[in-house]
Amino acid sequence: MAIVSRKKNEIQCKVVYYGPGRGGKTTNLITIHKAVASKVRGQLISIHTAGDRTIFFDFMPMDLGAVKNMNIKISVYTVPGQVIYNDTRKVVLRGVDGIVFVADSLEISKRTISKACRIFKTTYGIWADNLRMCRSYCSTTSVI
Ligand SMILES: Nc1nc2c(ncn2[C@@H]2O[C@H](COP(=O)(O)OP(=O)(O)OP(=O)(O)O)[C@@H](O)[C@H]2O)c(=O)[nH]1
Ligand SMILES: [Mg+2]
Repeated sequence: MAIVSRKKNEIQCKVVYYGPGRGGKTTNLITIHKAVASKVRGQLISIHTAGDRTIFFDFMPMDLGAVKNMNIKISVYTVPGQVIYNDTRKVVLRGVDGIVFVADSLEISKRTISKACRIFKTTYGIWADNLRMCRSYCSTTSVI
């Protein structure tokens, strides 16, 4: 749920990149960080294992400036995709406003994605129907 502060004239939202391991979540965030203007992006914090797998989360704050006198701030996170980090995913997903579901289009079928969404809904108790969600398909044979 977005946090609205009338005192600070600020709206704070949380967006989480979610999906199976090695689907491209961290890569998406790194690409966005490179692409957006330096006055918009904050520092990208990434905690990796030796094999470049996310072990806790990646985080990037963004300041989109003012819309009708309200400053829009977005905190973007990725979850670790590996199955063993279920509890970490729960923590990162707390208070989320929007989800970007990232999956490798070569590894995962449409049916598997629907299943992943269902598991996501039941495991984390998030009403995905009421949540803004977009899907991003990456192909490991395409050039980044
Ligand atoms: N060719 C290609 N490689 C990609 C693409 N997206 C990600 N990769 C590669 O796929 C591997 C995994 O990408 P990550 O971004 O670390 O995946 P992740 O979803 O963050 O993985 P976890 O942190 O384990 O959940 C890396 O070696 C990336 O360079 C893509 O669109 N095309
Ligand atoms: Mg990652």
